[in-house]
Amino acid sequence: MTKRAFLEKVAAKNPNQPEFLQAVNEVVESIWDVYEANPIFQDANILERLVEPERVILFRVPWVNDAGEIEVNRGFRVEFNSAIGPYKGGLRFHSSVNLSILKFLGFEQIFKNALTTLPMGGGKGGSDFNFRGCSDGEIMRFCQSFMTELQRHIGFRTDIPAGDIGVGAREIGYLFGQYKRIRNEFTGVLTGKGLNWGGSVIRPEATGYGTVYFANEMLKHVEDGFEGKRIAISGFGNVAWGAAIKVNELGGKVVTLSGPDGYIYDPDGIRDEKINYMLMLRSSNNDIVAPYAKEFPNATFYPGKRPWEVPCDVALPCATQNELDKKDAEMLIKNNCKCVAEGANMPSTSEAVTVFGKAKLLYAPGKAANAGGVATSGLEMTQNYMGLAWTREHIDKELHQIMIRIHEQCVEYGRIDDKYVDYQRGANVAGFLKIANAMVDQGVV
Ligand code: NDP
Ligand code: 2IT
Repeated sequence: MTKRAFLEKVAAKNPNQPEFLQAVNEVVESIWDVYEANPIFQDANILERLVEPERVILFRVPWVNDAGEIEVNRGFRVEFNSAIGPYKGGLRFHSSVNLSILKFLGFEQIFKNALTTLPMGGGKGGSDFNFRGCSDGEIMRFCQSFMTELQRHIGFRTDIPAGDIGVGAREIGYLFGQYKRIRNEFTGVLTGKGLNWGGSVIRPEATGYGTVYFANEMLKHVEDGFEGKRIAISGFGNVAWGAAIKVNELGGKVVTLSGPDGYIYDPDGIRDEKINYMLMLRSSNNDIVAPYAKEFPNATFYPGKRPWEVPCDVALPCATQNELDKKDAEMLIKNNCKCVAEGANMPSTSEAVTVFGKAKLLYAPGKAANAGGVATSGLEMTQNYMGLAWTREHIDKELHQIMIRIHEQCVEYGRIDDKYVDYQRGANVAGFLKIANAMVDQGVV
């Protein structure tokens, strides 16, 4: 089959799933020559099997709100691929959640988890539940109802969910409590747990830390570093927060953050108590960053705009998918941005990625640059299996080493010449080879 025929077949089989098709196209474009050069993969029909989830679970989540009314949400778990380990990946609670978004996230997770070098398959789940305006009791009842169904499909050797947008420590706590109550077992079935009940230090910071460790490797590869650089970050959630802390530690200056209402430009740098303020904004459940400019008057709030118009040396998109388009990419290049490392999953549109490629800007896709979150989840699983709790120093060192190893894999498979690495190709090919070989070994399943 030709590449075009393959992509047309996937598109015909998955109508109304634009995000999933976007993720598949990006991978297939990168790996097709490797696929064609390996008759073993073709004989085993690896690609057609890879784009089909092993299992998709879709369920009703009924719950009672504070007014005594019954609300109904939709719950999902996409168990995408278990060739190299049990399904592993986050849960997203956001009003935009649908099958296309969860399939794209699950598909990306397969490659990301393979790159971590840890034995984890790929999965993703969530619900179209929106916690804005909900009381704590409502969030708890929703989580309990969600887990009442999900628990029969997951397990610490089968499928290990974690957080993502809208699912943080609070939600993981309620989900874990309900799992334990129904199954009568205390296991590491979820990651991102509280520190005094099986959680791992550094897990909250891990995605952002890892993204900055990865970007630092990209810069080091061209004999540069974070010292004195201006960094534009989007989002103000968990990932953006961890990235902001680590950028400051490495001597960079964070000049932006953003939310659905617009972005903040702070010429003095977002550091110290301003980073804690970010956390307060996030936990207020108000979904806005505008108050930052009132609290710190040297900063300016730009309503309805994205941070990519601010001159910067490094851009770290850490909010959500497709938040950086072709125009934004052109603006970054015009302003001499050197490096884009994705803290979020698929934040750059396909057109933006093409613009980066043509300009030979250093660009790393989320599956490589944000793998530190799930890698640290993998370390949490290992601690749970062993019944141990490692120290902060130990885990930070492991995380750092893992990000260096992911960078090395990208360079191995994506090196174009002495100066330029195509990280998109490197990440996709390295991840694909590992998964495809495991699938061949395990026969037609
Ligand atoms: P959070 O819920 O903590 O934060 C997400 C941030 O993005 C929030 O500020 C959110 O605001 C904002 N956001 C959502 N939609 C938009 C939008 N359309 N425009 C602008 N901002 C928006 O989630 P995380 O920080 O955990 O996740 C951020 C990204 O990182 C996601 O792509 C996620 O998949 C990815 N990721 C997360 C990992 C983790 O361990 N948490 C690991 C690897 C990747 P709001 O929700 O109010 O709309
Ligand atoms: O996108 C991701 O990698 C995550 N949301 C983290 C998944 C995990 O299992 O820790």
